[in-house]
Amino acid sequence: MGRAFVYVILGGGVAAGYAALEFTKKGVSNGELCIISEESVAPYERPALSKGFLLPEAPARLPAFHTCVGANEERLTPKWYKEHGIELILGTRVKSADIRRKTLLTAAGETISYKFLIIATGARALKLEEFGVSGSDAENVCYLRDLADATRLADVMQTSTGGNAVVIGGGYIGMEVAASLVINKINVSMVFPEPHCMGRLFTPKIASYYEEFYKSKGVNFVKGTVLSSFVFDPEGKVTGVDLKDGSSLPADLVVVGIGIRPNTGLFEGQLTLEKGGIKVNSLLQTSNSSVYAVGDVASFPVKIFGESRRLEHVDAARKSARHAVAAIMEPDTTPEFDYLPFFYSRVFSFSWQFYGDNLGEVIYFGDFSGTSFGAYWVHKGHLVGSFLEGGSKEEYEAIARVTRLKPAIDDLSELERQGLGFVVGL
Ligand code: FAD
Ligand code: NAD
Ligand code: ISD
Repeated sequence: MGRAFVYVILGGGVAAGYAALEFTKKGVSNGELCIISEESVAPYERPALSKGFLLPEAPARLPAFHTCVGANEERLTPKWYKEHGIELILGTRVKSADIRRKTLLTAAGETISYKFLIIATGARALKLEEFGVSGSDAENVCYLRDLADATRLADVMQTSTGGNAVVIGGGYIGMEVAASLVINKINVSMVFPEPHCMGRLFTPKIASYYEEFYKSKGVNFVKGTVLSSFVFDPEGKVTGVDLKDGSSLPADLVVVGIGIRPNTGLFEGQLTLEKGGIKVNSLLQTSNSSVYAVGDVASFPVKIFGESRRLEHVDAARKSARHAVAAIMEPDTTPEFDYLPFFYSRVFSFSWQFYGDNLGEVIYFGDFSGTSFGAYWVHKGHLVGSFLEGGSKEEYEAIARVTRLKPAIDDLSELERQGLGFVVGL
């Protein structure tokens, strides 16, 4: 048994939703496009899962955060897909792909063929077992990648009010979930191996600003060590964690955010891989001309850096998805994808944005004892990255605009003196 489509999007996450909207803008016909997703719901804005979804009062719930509300565009409900003749094949895992025959085989045994395939399979959360620690399947050990994870985490949080949570990992998930746990009146310890939080992006000075605030909210930072094992009660519930430094922490709830791996497995040996993802060119096309890859799973040329990167952020997923659709539907007029990396987070009442690359010397500006400050990264005489906490819409737009220009910086002390004024003035 089987079905045939002109366009197939494999994966039903952020990139899939934005690709679907773009297909309709470019004029896809009824029945030409399908989305196949292991998840049982239509594409949604994944970032909501560690923020609004975990609020104690009026938490965000579907259908409120289906794509593409995160970019202030239409909210694509299941009804929208139906009305636009797009087949949503949900709750369906693709278990193998045959690039030569242009077919996908689902776990239910259906063969789906395509003329063009967009791979938007995203990533999976790394498990503690991959680091030699067992216990991930205990009822109060939570990961956070999809709606099912978030629903379980919200349930466990509800029963843990006033109790103790241990957050394993000091990256994006660790920081955002720790803030949500505090807001839910749960005591938090954060455990991670680095000397400071958000090691991939923050400098020690930026990290210290946020860590001090978290500490003022009662968060206990346990740095430079990792989990060695869980302590279980007779029912198999985790009651504590033992750390490699010999200390122990009590736990009613454990949240694990120790990074991701892109879902490339179906295509290994069939498409060229790079930097842990699927290698694409500047039109998001893989080593097979009928197959495109977008979002977390794609390693694409970032023109401004002159090298390929795999970015794990929602803005890249949205924009790469739209661009791939344009390249498929309007091949003669679609330019190269010219993307400026953009990362952001919102925790408590903080809100920061980062554009570009965190490479080279760091020049700080603003008031680190107040509510607005930032930093520039200067590499080989050019401004290559900008970070801003507590900026206005216009200020964020200014750091994005100027970072894209990669202006020459002759005098670092003058850049420091001008601070935010440097970008606002350009
Ligand atoms: P995903 O959104 O992960 O979608 C992949 C889809 O493919 C899923 O539906 C999955 O089930 C499906 N799939 C995979 N394999 C198969 C298969 N074999 N068969 C069928 N379906 C399959 N980024 C930011 O920039 N800002 C944020 O604030 C932010 N917050 C986040 C909060 C959380 C909790 C998480 C987990 C991520 C967050 N991110 C954030 C990252 C951002 O969500 C991702 O970069 C983005 O979702 C990537 O989109 P994607 O479509 O590539 O992958
Ligand atoms: P991450 O890469 O941001 O952070 C991983 C953290 O786990 C790091 O602190 C790392 O040192 C730590 N770690 C690694 N191995 C460990 C171990 N064995 N024991 C303890 N700690 C360990 O990944 P994440 O926080 O898991 O986030 C997952 C994905 O979700 C990423 O792609 C991220 O970009 C995305 N995300 C993004 C946002 C955002 O952009 N605002 C928010 C949430 C999630
Ligand atoms: O995907 C990412 C991410 O989360 C970062 O912090 O890329 C960056 C780099 O690690 C820093 O430029």
